Amino acid sequence: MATGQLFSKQTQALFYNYKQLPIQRMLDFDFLCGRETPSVAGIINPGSEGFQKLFFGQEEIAIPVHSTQVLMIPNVLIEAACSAHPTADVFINFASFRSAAASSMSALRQPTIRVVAIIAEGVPELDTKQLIAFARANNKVVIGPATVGGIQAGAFKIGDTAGTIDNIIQCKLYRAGSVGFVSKSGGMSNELYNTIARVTDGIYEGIAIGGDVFPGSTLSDHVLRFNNIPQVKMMVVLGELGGKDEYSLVDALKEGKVHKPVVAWVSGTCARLFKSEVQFGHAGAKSGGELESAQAKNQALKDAGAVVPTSYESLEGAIKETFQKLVEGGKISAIKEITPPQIPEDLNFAIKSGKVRAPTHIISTISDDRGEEPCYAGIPMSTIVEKGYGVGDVISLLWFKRSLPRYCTHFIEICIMLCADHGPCVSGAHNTIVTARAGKDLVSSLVSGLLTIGPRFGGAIDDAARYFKEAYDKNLTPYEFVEGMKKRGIRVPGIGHRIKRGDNRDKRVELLQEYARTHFPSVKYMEYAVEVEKYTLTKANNLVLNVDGAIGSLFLDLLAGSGMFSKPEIDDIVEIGYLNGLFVLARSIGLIGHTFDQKRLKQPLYRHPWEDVLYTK
Ligand code: Q5B
Repeated sequence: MATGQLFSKQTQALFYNYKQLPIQRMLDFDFLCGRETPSVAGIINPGSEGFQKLFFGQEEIAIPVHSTQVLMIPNVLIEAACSAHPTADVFINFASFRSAAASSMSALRQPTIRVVAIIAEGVPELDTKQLIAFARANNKVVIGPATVGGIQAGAFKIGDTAGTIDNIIQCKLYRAGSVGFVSKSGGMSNELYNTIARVTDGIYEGIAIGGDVFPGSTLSDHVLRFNNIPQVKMMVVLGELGGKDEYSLVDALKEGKVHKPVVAWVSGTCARLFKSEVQFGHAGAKSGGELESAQAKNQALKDAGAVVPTSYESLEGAIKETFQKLVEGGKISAIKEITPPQIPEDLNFAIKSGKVRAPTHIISTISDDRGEEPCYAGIPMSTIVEKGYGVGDVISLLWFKRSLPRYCTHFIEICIMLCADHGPCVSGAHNTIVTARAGKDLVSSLVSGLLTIGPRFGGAIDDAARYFKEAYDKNLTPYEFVEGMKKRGIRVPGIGHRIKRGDNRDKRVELLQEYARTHFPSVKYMEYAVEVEKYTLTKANNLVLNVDGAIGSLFLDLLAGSGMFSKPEIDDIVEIGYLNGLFVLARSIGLIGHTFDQKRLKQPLYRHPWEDVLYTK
C-alpha cells in the first residue's frame, strides 16, 4: 500500500458486535466493486459464536463469529479473533459507548490491527484521549468516535458509510475518482459524496472523523495522508464550528506541507444569528469563542491558501472550478466508466415492495401469532381469558376450529379429567415410571409412556367411533355387528377391559353416560354401544364397554347432536381420527405426574424380577 493509504481492495476487517445491516452493506459494496474476498473476515460478538450467514452477491457465505463463554473478556476474545484472522487489519467497533473504549484499546494493542473505527457516540473524552495517545505512539489510526466511518471508492467501506446501495451507485463510489474528502459529519459526508460525484470524477477516499471534541484522527491528519496518495489530486474538507481542529490544517497549509488544492468549508455560519451559545448535533459542534466560529475558521483557511467559498451553496461551484483547473492543467485525465454489477434484491424487501411474490411453504388455519396478540381460530387470547374459556373451549377452537356450546366443551373437559390417569399399573404409566427411574428427563419419560397408546391401550377411541358409526348407520343389530366383526377377525374396539367386568363396571364410563344423558340432545350412538355391550357380556364377563368405547360413541352423539357439524365434517373427523387425541392429551397429565412422582421419590433404576419371567426354551 502507498504511504498514506489506509485501505485497498484486499483490506479485511474484524467487525465487533454483530449488526446485520452494516455488515451486509459492506459485503454488497464489495460485490459492487468486484472484490474477490469479502471485506469482513470475522465478527466478534460476545455471547454467541459460530457462523453468520450473509450474502456476497448472489452467494451466501458463512462468516465466523468469535465468542465463547471463556472468552467473554474482551481482551482475550479480541486477541483470539485477531490471531484467527491475521489478514484483517481494520477493526470496526460497533460496541456501545460504555464498552467502545476498552474494546478499541484491546484492538489497538493487537499487532495485526492498523486502523480502528469507533462508531459509538458518547465515549468518555478521557478514554478517547488515551486511545489517541496510544494510537499515535504506535503508528495506528483511529477513526471516530461518533463516526459513520469511511470509504475508499471501489475498494473498502466501513459499515454504513455512504448509505444505501442506490446512493453508492449514484455517487459512483464503486470505482475510484481523484478527490480525497474528509468531514466531521457522517451525514454531511453522504451529501458531499453526491456533490463531488456531480462536479468531479468522484471520490478516491472519504473519511468522517466524527463530531466529538476529541476525534481519534483529525481533518489535517487525513489531508496530510491524502497529500501522499498519488491518486488523490485534490482534497475537499468539510469542518464545522466549535473546537480548533481546522487550525491544524491551517498550520499545515501555511507550512507548505500540502501540495494539492484544498477546497474547504466550515459549516455553522448561522450560529451568529443566535443570541446565546448554540450547540448543534455533534458534541464538538458548539459556538464557543470567536476563534471557534465558522466565520473565523473559514477566513483562516482562506488566508492559508485553501479555496473557501462564500457560502455552503457555492461549495459545489468551488469544487467544480478546482477540479476543472486540474483537468485543464493535465493533472487529471478522464477515467473509464464501468457499469457495476447489479446487486440481487433481498427477497423480503422485494416482497414488501410488491415487486415479487413467493409461494409459501406451510399452510395453517387454526392459529395466528402475527397480530398484537395470538388468536385461536380467530378468537384473540384476551377474549379467551376475559370470557373465562376453559381447556374444552381451547380444544374446540384448535381442533374443531369453532366455538362449541358449553355442554360440549364441558364434556371434553370431563373426558380429559377422567382419562388423566388410571394408576401406575397401566401400560403408559408403567413405561413412564421405568423411563424416569432410568434417569431420563421429563420429555423422554412422557413420550415413552405416550408411545404405548394404541389399539389395545387408550388408542381405540377412533376405531370405536368408526365401527359403531358404521354399524349404527347401517342399522346392524348388535348381534350382526359383533359376529360380523368376529368373522373379520377384528376385536370390537371400545369393548373389553383387563380388570373391569360386568359386575365391576368402569365408573368413568358411568359418569360419562350420566352426563351425556342429562345434557346431550340425543345419545343414540351411546345407546347402541350399550346394546352391543349387553350382547358381548353374554359372551364373556370382561367384554364391557370401556372408556375408549364410551368416549367414541358419545363423541359421535356430540358431533351429530350439536348441530355444529355437517355430515361430511363428521365423516372427516371420524376418518382422520381426532378422538385418540383426547386420550393422548389427558394421559399426558398423568404421565407427567408419574415422572415427577418417581423423581421426587428418588427411585432407583428399575429391574424386572427374574421370578416374574418365565424362562423357557
Ligand atoms: N375379546 C382391552 O383384553 C383388551 C374383545 C374380545 C371381541 C373385543 C381387549 C381389546 C379392544 C381394544 C380396546 C381399550 C386388550 C381398552 C384402555 C384404557 C385403560 C386401560 C387400563 C386406562 C383386554 C379374552 C377373550 C378372547 C378375545 C375376546 C377380548 N376383547 N372379543 N371384542 N373387544 N379390546 N382397548 O382382557 O375366545 O378366548 O379367544 O383388545 O377397546 O386401554 O385401565 O388398563 O384407562 O388406562 O386381555 O382403561 O378387550 O382379553 O385378550 O385375553 O381376550 O375375549 O378374543 O376370546 P384381555 P384377552 P377367546 S381401555
